Amino acid sequence: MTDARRAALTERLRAIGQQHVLNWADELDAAGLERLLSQLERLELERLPRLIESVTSTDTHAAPTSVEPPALIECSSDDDPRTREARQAGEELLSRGAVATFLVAGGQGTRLGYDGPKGRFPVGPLTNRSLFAYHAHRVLATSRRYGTPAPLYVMTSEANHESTVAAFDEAQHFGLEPSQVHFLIQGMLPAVDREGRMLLAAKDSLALSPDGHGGCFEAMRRSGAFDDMRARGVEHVFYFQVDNPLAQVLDPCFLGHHALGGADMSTKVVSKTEPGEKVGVLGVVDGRTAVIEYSDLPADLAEARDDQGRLRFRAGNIAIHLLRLDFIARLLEGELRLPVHRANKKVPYVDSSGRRVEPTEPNAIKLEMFVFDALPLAERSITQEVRREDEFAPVKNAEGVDSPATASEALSDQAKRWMTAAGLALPRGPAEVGPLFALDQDEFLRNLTKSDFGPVFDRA
Ligand code: UD2
Repeated sequence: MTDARRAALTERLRAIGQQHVLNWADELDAAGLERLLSQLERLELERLPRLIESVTSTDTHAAPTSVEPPALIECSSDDDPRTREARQAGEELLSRGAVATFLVAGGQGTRLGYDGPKGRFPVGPLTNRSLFAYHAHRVLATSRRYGTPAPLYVMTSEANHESTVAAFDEAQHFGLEPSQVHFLIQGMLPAVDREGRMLLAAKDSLALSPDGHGGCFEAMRRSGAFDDMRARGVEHVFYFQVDNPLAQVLDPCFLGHHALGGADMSTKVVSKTEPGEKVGVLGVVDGRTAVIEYSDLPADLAEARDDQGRLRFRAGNIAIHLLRLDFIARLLEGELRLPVHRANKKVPYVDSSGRRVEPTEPNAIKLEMFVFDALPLAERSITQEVRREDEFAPVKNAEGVDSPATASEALSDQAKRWMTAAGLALPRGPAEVGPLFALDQDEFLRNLTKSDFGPVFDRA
């Protein structure tokens, strides 16, 4: 059996010029050989030459010829007829069960220095509610509000899959029906040397790393999640990142603008705080909406102001998207393709004499795909500007900016704004509103009873 598998892989590897990764196979014990063969079987080997070629050929990164700021839609109060119409359209989709949530949580959380899936990290100002709990409770609260369970798909990676599933199990899926929650593992891609040859981390294993959040589409196909969405009648997918406890999951207004605008893929943005803030910005590049990495935005454009003194390119990407399922289908059918990005990294490897080398300089290219590269492939796209204090407080670093402390503070500040609107006295310390108590200020005011006075407002 193993011989047949090995022979089949040798053939496939030879066809793509990568048979060297089996050079040490004869030396391996049964477990080592099994590890290597199954790693290789999980890769889509036939797809690799195209990916590798695109990152090892000379830098094809062409500067855009024309860049304009995107038109920004705002969601104001329901006094505005456009907002009201959008909200109603979004609510209608939610009531019909036509929207799925898709949480990307495959990252390693290296910058946070936390040993476990980032979603487990406690950020609730007083309850220590975790990032996963915030997201799951928003899905649950929205499902209750519209009387239809919205499915939650959680993308993990090989490194954190089991601990992520365990976190949901231990918390009884945070109140969601187990059948509402699906886990899918993102794919891995091999690191290659400058000649495009796959590197071995050891004689029995490839140097692999997760394929980036852009790997979500392939993961949807491979895991059956895409077919499951189709079978459930899902028309749009709400995509968001695990690190932002303020993400307004399934926001009906955003949904409505996206659907009424006939968009394939839409994005929420916040105003950049200053020209040098390190977030990608949305721009219309050669007629198509795209995310421009901060390192690619020329300084004169980063600093340019409009006639009201605001940054012209201020639309900072907060990585909240809506995608039409038919658009995802076109990506999966290969009609549309995501590009691959290269990152030059130091990757320990086994050299041709079988010695393990710890490089001191970048020696390898890691391949990665980004979800926002799907944006320019969309025929139509909506960009909605939201208030940072209401919707964006990411946990990226252990301390300082974008840390658990700043996220907790933002959650507490939001709770206090709602308390102020209700005429409640503010506590000296933090306050907290659980998503099951209220998803927004209007709901907070509606749900408040005489016995609720803080500082924690929560429901089961
Ligand atoms: C991302 C965006 C940035 C901005 C910011 C908002 C990129 C390259 N940049 O920055 O423009 O929008 O977010 O917060 O994305 N993930 C996976 N699998 C992977 C890699 C990442 O699931 O292989 C998930 C990860 O768990 C997290 C999210 O994607 O939820 C973002 O990953 P990141 O922390 O690497 O992104 P960051 O902070 O560089």
